[in-house]
Amino acid sequence: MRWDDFRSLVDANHRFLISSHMSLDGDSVGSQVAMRWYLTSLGKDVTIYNKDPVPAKFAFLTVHDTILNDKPDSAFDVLIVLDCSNCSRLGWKVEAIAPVMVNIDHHRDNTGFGAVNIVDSNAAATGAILYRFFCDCSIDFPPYVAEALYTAIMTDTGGFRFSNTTGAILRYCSELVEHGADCSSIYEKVYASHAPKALLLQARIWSTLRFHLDGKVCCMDMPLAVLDELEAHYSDSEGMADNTIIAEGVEVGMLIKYDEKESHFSLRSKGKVDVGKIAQKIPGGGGHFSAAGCTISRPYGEAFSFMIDILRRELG
Ligand SMILES: [Mn+2]
Repeated sequence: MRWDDFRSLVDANHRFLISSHMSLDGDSVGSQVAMRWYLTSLGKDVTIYNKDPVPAKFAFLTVHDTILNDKPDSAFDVLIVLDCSNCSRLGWKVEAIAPVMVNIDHHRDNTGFGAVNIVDSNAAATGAILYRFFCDCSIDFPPYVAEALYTAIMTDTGGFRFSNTTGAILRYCSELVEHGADCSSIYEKVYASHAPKALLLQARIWSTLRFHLDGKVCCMDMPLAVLDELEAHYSDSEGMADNTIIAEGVEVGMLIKYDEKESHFSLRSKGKVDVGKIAQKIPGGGGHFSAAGCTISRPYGEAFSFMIDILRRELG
């Protein structure tokens, strides 16, 4: 932990840029909101820039227009990258935007790309790392930051269902609730506010459900062409990968999003198979033990056979 280095860096500088990975999730948005509050509370000049827009269901966390999707022209003193295992996951080129980079993350394949690296692969969420930092330094924060951190932890634990849901994590969340996070309203905004078009897309994805390798592998598909047809967004499929491991007897699930050229695999494990290691076999792939992703630059049929062969070996 290099929090002392981080705090010296914050003290010595003024203009901060915060960013996170492509396809923003609850942890990346929540962590950025919390970090923005922290730096602003110290009188710093803070900009958040992400390649991708904030998904509608997380928009309640942000102050309107504070998260940019156009790369700022201005120069910064420090770039803080949150919840991102390597720079290519940002989806934009960091060169020359700031002389110093800080890397705060919990992905175990984090490459340690920052001048200051605060990486804890045992943490359930980047939001949990930030919450611990606030607690350790007795930093009191407003309810909207509690809400952001609670959302970060809730989403990265799959709504407190994944094996990273420890007693400590539940304790953090109970404290965040005491700080003003409202469980039921956050649940409703994140998990029960689907756009009708999103549900139609999900119904289409469900219709592709099938099992392989004696029922140990469950698959669903999303051909990208269906997005135009249904006027749905890529992000409307978020969460569907988790449904690939809810069947009895399934060990590994995968949601495959594909076009003519490439196939993206969202992999999920029930706990026996390390899908993060499987994803790492593919260049650019990676993730956690029970949730990971990779893109194979081949058409669907070839990419699928390649992945099934890997799983056949893994599952014996
Ligand atoms: Mn995360």
